[in-house]
Amino acid sequence: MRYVILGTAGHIDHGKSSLVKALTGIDPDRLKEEKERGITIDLGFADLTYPDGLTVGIVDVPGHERLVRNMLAGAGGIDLVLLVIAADEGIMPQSREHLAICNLLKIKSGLVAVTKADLVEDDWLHLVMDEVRGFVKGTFLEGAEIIPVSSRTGQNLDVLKEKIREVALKVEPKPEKEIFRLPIDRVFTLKGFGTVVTGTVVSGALSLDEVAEIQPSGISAKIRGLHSHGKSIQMARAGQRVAINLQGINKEDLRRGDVVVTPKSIQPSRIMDVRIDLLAEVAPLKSKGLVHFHIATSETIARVILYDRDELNAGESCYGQLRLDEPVVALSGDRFIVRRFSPVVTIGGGSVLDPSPDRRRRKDSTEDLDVLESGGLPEKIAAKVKKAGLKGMNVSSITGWLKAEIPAIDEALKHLRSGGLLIQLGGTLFHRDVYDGLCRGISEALNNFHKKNPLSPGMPKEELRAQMRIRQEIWGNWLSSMEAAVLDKEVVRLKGFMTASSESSPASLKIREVLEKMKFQPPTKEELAETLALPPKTVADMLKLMGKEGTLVRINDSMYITAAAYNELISLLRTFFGKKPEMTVAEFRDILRTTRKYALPFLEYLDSHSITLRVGDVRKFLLK
Ligand SMILES: Nc1nc2c(ncn2[C@@H]2O[C@H](COP(=O)(O)OP(=O)(O)OP(=O)(O)O)[C@@H](O)[C@H]2O)c(=O)[nH]1
Ligand SMILES: [Mg+2]
Repeated sequence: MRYVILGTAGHIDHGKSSLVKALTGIDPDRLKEEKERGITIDLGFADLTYPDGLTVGIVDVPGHERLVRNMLAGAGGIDLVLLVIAADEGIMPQSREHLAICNLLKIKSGLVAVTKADLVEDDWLHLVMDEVRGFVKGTFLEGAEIIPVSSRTGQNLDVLKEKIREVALKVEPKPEKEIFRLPIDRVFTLKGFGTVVTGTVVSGALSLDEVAEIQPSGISAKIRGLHSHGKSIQMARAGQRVAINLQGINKEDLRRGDVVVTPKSIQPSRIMDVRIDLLAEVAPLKSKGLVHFHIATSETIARVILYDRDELNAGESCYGQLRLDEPVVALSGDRFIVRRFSPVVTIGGGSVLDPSPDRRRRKDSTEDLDVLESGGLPEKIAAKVKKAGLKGMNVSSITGWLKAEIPAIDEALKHLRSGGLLIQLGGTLFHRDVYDGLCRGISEALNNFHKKNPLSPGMPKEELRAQMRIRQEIWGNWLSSMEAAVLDKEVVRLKGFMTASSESSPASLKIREVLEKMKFQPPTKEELAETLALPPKTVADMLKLMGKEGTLVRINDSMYITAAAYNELISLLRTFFGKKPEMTVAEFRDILRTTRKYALPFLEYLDSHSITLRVGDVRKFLLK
């Protein structure tokens, strides 16, 4: 099965709808007002099926100059254009505007039907066909078949049908392996079914009973029914025109321009970096000016910021940023159309380069946009991840950021990771330059810390994180990925860093000397610093370190005794409790030959370490 979408294009009354009806038997003008006024107002739909399994879905557009916005909603999804030019009138303003739009959208193939051939003489017909040949020169329709037809007499309809088949078979199929996107072109309610939306599946596939999400609103709903060209189907595939019956959603919550997507696959955007191309023969576009912005079936107003100039002239092209009134679904690589704010005429179009750009001043370099525009897939991904800096980029968000097949993206990522250009920590990707830069910063911070705190085992993990401004969620992964740093419990140190040992330090010798001498009347750390004429921080760090090494026992924050004194204390207690079951504070003070001032903190220590137990005014011994 092959699915191809054909769209009509051309000036009002040139016979587009009549031709669709003559080719398919389906009248695309479905509205009462259309039938009454004899013009197309909104998009109409029909289909042409061929015996070999080719289905050409047809989108018929209005030609009226005031209805170009409806034409644009249809043009976004088409693969091939049937440009209709009436033999009696020849090329008219919307013949030009529609062709320009299709050209800007980079539609690749099509045909020209010169309609109402029955109304003109042969000579005239040939003149018109020559005129058309010149008219399409330099566009994608250069070299396309130009077929004179009449919907009234049926002249050449079979030829046209066959030519459509030939061109359709050469159309590159819409990508089924990209994420699912169906820009909505119609919303209505069907009695007994509820809300139905229709559109062309521009990529991916989605099955019945799956959950779909509507963007930019973010509403989700189960798919209750799927139809294509009047037949019930199990799966909607790229290239098909589909009607989706959505469960539990009100018609009012949906509108043309919304996009049905796979849940959580895409973030809508309001700001985008783009390439803008201006048509020839239009007035200049000023930076900061407003335009009407059309992408897929959606339409909003945008402010254009031109990056390297104040004004873009006819026929020129440049990079810029669009700031939209309302969010839209856009991926890097999508095409769009812009129309002048007033009077409303098509002035240009372009391609989305980054649908989620960072802030950029007009003077900043746009080198990244060169890569996003013309780089290979891996280069584009690497450039975007680099721009994301320390925020990094979620692996799963890449498929919803740029237009590419999912397996190709996976392949590119594999390549980028194995080549070392991207580092993946948990689900987040970082560019090598960003990663290395921060690792260097971390090493420097640790180096400084060690220099200032030679006795500390390392820098508290949180303190380092705050200094480096890294997100909590990735910090653990970041540290464990680093060669140069070691995470040890809650502190981080440089690999190879050894805490200075107390034995080698003259300060420690002096401290030990004093504490040995004073035994059960130990000076506080402040007193120690004063007696030894050492900086208080050095004494504090040293006491901590010696405590950790086991040379000293920490009684409380400012009081330490030597390990030998501690052992003596325990053995004194054993002897005492060998004779008596209980001990008063005074008795304790006496066996240590000290004063209450020291006895009390010792007892607190013993109680808190369950060596003694306080019962009223006395202590019991808990050690065996
Ligand atoms: N003689 C003759 N008249 C035609 C032919 N095709 C269309 N017409 C007439 O031209 C008029 C316009 O035809 P439509 O098919 O509605 O034109 P359209 O291009 O769809 O117009 P819009 O959708 O409003 O842009 C109608 O009155 C048709 O009957 C043809 O091949 N020969
Ligand atoms: Mg029509």
